[in-house]
Formats: sequence, C-alpha cells, structure tokens
Amino acid sequence: MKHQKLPIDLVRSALVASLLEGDSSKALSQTRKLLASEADGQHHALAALETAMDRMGAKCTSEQFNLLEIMLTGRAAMAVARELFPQGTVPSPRGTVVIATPQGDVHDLGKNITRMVLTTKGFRVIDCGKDCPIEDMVTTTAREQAFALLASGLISPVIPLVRQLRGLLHSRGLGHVVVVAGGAALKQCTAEVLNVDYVGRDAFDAARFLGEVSAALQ
Ligand code: B12
Repeated sequence: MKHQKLPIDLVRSALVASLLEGDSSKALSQTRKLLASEADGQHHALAALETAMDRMGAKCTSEQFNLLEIMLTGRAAMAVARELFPQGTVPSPRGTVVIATPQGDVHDLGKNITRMVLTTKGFRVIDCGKDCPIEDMVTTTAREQAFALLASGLISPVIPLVRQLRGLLHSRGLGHVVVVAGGAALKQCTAEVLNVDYVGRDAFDAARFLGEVSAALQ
C-alpha cells in the first residue's frame, strides 16, 4: 500500500486528542498512519502517548478524578503501546516494579490503573494480581529484580500486612527495594505508620516518585 506524506504534527495532535477521548480505534488508526509515514513515526507516536498521559495526570488529581475517563484513556494508551511494541517488546528504560493488592483485598481497579499508567511511563510492571499473599509479592520482587514493590490497599484489614513488607524484604536480602503504598485505605495513613518509603496519592503521583527513584539509581 502506498502512503502519502502526512502533516505529521496534525496526526500527532489528533492522536493526543483520541487518547484523551479514550477512543482506542481512532488512536490505533492514527498510530498506524504515523508508523507508515516517512518520518520517524514511532518517535511521534511515543511523544503523543507521553503528552496524553501527562495531560491526564494533570487532570486526575486525588481530589478530582473521573474513573471512566482514565480507564478509557488507559485502555487506548495500552492499545497504542502494544501497536508500537508488539509481543511484549515494550521498552522499560525506567526499570522493573512489582504491584499487587495484598491478601484479603479483592479491589483491583486502582491497581490496574496504576499498572497502566506506570507501563505507559516506561516501567516494566509485574502484576501479582489481587488477594495476593505478601510472601508471593516479595518472592516476585526477588525473582524479577524489581527496584520497587507497590501495594494497593482499599480495605483497612490490609494495613498490618503492608507494615510487614519491609521486614520480609530485609529477611530476603532485599532491604534496598523501595516500598510504595496506595489505594483508598492506605493513602489515609502516613509512610511511617505503614512502614513504607512513600504513600502515593494517585497513579500519577506514584509514577513521578518512581521516576525520581529510577533516575537516582541510574
Ligand atoms: C468498587 C468497589 C468494590 C468492588 C471492587 C471491584 C474491583 N474489581 O476492584 C467490589 C464490589 C468487589 C467491592 C467489594 C468490597 N468492598 Co468495596 N468498594 C468499592 C468502591 C465503591 C470503589 C473502589 C474503587 O475501585 N475506586 C476507584 C479506584 C480507581 O480508586 P483507587 O483504588 O483508590 O485507586 C486510585 C488511587 O488510590 C491509586 N492507587 C490505587 N492503588 C495504588 C497503589 C499504589 C502503590 C499507588 C501509589 C497508588 C494506587 O491509583 C488509582 C488511580 O489514581 C469503594 C468506595 C470508594 N469510594 O473508594 C468501596 C470500598 C473500598 N469497599 C469497601 C468494602 C468494605 C468492601 C467489602 C468488604 C464489602 C463487603 N462487605 O463485602 C468488599 C471487599 C471484599 C474484599 N475482601 O476485598 C470499603 C472499605 C472500607 C475500609 N476502609 O475497610 C469502601 C471504602 C466502601 C465504604 N465506604 O465502606 N468493593
């Protein structure tokens, strides 16, 4: 198929708009146009992805948050990321993190959003799922050589479990791993109470904090 020269900047802006609208099929077709163009389409599509996620981050503060909007944008962003880097070849220049909802808690919407945001921000995210034993969280952190372990907690009974994470990491020689907590029940506590390094207000706050840690480690 022959492709005409495209006004790259226009397609790139249109891709940002489609991502923010959460329109996966439009975003995919614009990504394909960028990839088929003569210019460095992958670079332009990635830049559009980053712009859209930054704008979404600025919009979605912990005080002002539209769940549907962010889920649709997250889904469109993941579709674009898969188109750009098929078969799990997504580059993860910022390193590996492990995320889970600890045992006893079946809430996972916020965890899944956090995973999507971190993935599109250049982290390799290993998701241990919900209702996950804390021992499995630590074992996965060791196996995947993650620099951070993230716990998402929506119900108060997981607080004592989160408090144990650091001790378990230490006992496995993983005292250097950064522990981050988030989710409705955990973000009401301080880092000291939870015995973690940081409590994220939302997924974008977590991405910013982990970006700083990752940069300091490189
Ligand atoms: C949806 C929901 C459910 C769904 C969950 C579906 C799912 N797949 O997740 C269902 C119906 C299954 C459910 C079940 C229950 N629920 Co419920 N549920 C909710 C509800 C309404 C919304 C939670 C949600 O998804 N919010 C949207 C997401 C996007 O927000 P979020 O998780 O906070 O995530 C954002 C940030 O916090 C952050 N984030 C999330 N994780 C992480 C992790 C890290 C590391 C970081 C940095 C950031 C981060 O990123 C996200 C985006 O920025 C809340 C009420 C509320 N307003 O919070 C109650 C609520 C959490 N549930 C509650 C309860 C009590 C229950 C049940 C025990 C009810 C029952 N008696 O059976 C069961 C739990 C069973 C169990 N063992 O877990 C209570 C918890 C109270 C408490 N403090 O303990 C709440 C607060 C309702 C209430 N006011 O009483 N629930």
